[in-house]
Parts: sequence; structure tokens; C-alpha cells
Amino acid sequence: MVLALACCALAVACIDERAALALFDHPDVAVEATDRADGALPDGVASTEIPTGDAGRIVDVGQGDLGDDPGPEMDGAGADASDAEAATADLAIDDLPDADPAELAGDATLTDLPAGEDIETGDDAAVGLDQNASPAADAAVDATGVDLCAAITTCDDGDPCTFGEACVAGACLPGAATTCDDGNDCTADMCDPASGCTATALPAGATCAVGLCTSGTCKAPPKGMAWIPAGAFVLGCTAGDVACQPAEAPTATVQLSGHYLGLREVTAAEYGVCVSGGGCGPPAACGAAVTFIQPAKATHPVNCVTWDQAKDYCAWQGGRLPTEAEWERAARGGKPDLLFGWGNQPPGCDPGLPSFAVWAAGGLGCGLDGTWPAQSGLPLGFGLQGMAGNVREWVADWFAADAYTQPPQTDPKGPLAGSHRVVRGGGFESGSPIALRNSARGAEKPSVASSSLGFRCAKDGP
Ligand SMILES: [Ca+2]
Ligand SMILES: [Ca+2]
Repeated sequence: MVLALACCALAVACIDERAALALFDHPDVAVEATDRADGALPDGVASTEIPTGDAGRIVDVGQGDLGDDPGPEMDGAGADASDAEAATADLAIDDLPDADPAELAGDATLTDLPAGEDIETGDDAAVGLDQNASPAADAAVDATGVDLCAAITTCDDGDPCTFGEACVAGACLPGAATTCDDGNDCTADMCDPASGCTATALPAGATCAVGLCTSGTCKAPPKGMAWIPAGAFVLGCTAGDVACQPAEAPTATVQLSGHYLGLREVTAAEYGVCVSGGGCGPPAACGAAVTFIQPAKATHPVNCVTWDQAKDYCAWQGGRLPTEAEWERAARGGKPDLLFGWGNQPPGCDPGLPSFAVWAAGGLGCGLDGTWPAQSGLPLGFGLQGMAGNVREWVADWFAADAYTQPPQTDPKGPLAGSHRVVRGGGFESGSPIALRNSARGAEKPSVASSSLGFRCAKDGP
């Protein structure tokens, strides 16, 4: 209380500034801040008002910058030069060497001493300092040995957006600002000055680390699928594409809802599970390149399936075929104006390069006379494989050459009726890169079963 009386006779503010400086300048004192997130002391801490009779509460925290600039009335050692004698007598802060404030966020316990406990000067443990903080005991007791923090059981700077307030040498340090980060990337975190930290669930469909958000929780996509977030893209011919076909024009900007899409073509083994389970009919025996029930080709895309079989398989999985627009946007991988998912260079047969595609270069299927495993090649945008080549892929839409003349601007689903279904992406029998372009549109009668024709599934978002 000697400190408080001496200081208050000079200026109310001096208590706090000296106390704070003693802490900043001391090499060994480490303030316990068990709730502090970043482990650092605030840059500028200056409490400017301590109401008399309530030494334990700082009700108005100023925005000074004592940590970096002690101000004109402080000398280089962090003490008030004009009051050096009094300060030395009461606080002994002049003889504390400089210290890095970053070292001060640590492990001492400064406020856990029961109020009113009788203590002796110089007894480090008795004043609540840990064993590494012994020099600070001089600053933490007054000339008669009374603990300067003994009467202060709670420090609260009155700001719910800070925490880690602590009593040091008789005065409360204000808390450090918090980011309010709750560690959940499906909530928006902020601090309300009235109520403190809040965490509000992001809208369903927001993208998070492993998938998408639902009810404030990050949910991974179904196995083997990617989450394709909602967004707009230009459907149809890529700008500057000299191979643009009439059916790919005119272009139109369309908006798509978020949805899931298979990372690769459905494999023969996966389709076989549906056949065994009674959900799908067996593929046709459509030639030497058939993959169904071929042990060496279990991981190859299933082929020789009709449009209805493809549709049935996806429904059995709880999904559906992707629309033509969904397929094209996913193939573009979120990038505009590219001919292929990897860029504008033509496809090649090197699976170590992004431009890899299984097509009829050097023979059917890059010389293997058929399909490759569905996981071949580097994943491109959204993590997808095999959008270009390997097997052509059934999509949901009926084909019409003029389908793009007036497409709906949101989630287009193609003509209401037709004789052919759209197929996309080209396959191992395609002899021209033109067929593998993002915008290329093929068509087949829905009853066709071809060894170069398979599919992948989509699924609505939650
Ligand atoms: Ca959050
Ligand atoms: Ca494909």
C-alpha cells in the first residue's frame, strides 16, 4: 500500500506504468497466462485509470505503447527519471536489466496467493512467483513486505474480447486480444464487444478443409467423390478454340449448385458389387476390351454399359449421373479458357505428365488396345482423373445440337426429350485430340453398349 499511496500522490497513472515497465524490463519474470492463445504479451499496455479503493480492477485500458516506447517521462532503463529515488525505494525497478517482452509470457503464478496472507519480503514462493522469478519479488512487495497483489484476486480489463489479465507488482495488466478462433473452419468467429467470442455456423455448402460444411461441421465427401462447390462458368467453346464445333456454341454463363462428383470413372469391380447386390444388370459382352469380370481389369472403368445401366448404378449408390454442364465445369477444374483440364497443349500418353490421357495415340489406348486403370494419371482440378480419355462418359442430358442456343442460366439439364444421350470426354478409341476437349460433345443412343463408353456418378449436396 506504500506504493499505492506514493504513486497516487503523484499521479494515478504512475502505478500502472511503473508496474508494467518493471515487468517488461525484467529478464526472469514470466506472467502466467493460461488462457492466452498466442503466448505473447500485448504490444501496448497502459492502464490509465485505477479507481481509488479498487486497486484490483482496471476499468479503462488506454492504447499506449509502453512495450516499444516508454514515453518522454521514462529514461532508457524504463524508469521515470524524475522519480528514480522513490521508485528504487518502493519498487526497485531501476536495477532491473532490459528484457525481451516475448520472454515474459510464461509460467509464473502471480495471482494465486490468498488475499491477506502474511508474507515476508524476499520470499519468492510466498508472493506467488515461481522459482525463476526471484528478482521480481522486490518489485512485488512493498517496503514493509506486503504483497502488492495480495488484495487483488481478480483482474478484469472490462473487455470481453481480451483475456489473460494478471496482477503484476500490484497492478493489473490488461488482457491480450483474442482471435476467437474456435478451430472449426465451418464457423465464422468474431468478438462482440458486448458478449465476447461468438462462432456462427457458415452456410451449408461452404467449402472446408476436407469437404463442405453442414450445420457448422466439416463433412467429408462420400468415398471416391469430390465436392464441387457452387459457382458459375462459361459453358461451351473455349475462347480461341479453332476446333469449336457448332453444337458447342453459343457459349453461355451458367450457375451451378454445389454437388459431389466421382473422382474417376466407375470401375468394373465397383459395378460388380451392384450386379451382385441385384441393383444393376451385367454389362454386354461387347468385345475384347470389356472389363467386367476380367481379373486383370477390376480397377479399370466398367464399359459396355447402356445409359440406363449407368443411371441405375448411380441411383443404387444414392446418386445420379452428372448433367452435361456439371461434367464440363468439373473437367475445366475451375479454370476458364482452357481446351483441356491441364491446359492447351495436346494430350499425351505419359502418365507422369498432367496432359496424360488414354486415347488412340500409338494405337488404341496409348498402345494397350483398351482401357487403363481408372486411377491412372495425375489428379487434375477438384482431384479428378480420367475426365479426358480412357472411357467416354454418359451424362444425364438428352443431346440436341442446338441445346446451347437458350440454356437455362441456373443448373441446366438439357432438352426434355431426344433420341440420343450426351457422352463426354473422349476415350481410348478417340483418334483426335478434338474429342478430348473440355467442351467436346458426343452423342449415343441410350441403348448403345460400347467398350469405350463408361460413366461416373454425381450426387446432390446436402
Ligand atoms: Ca471457426
Ligand atoms: Ca473419361
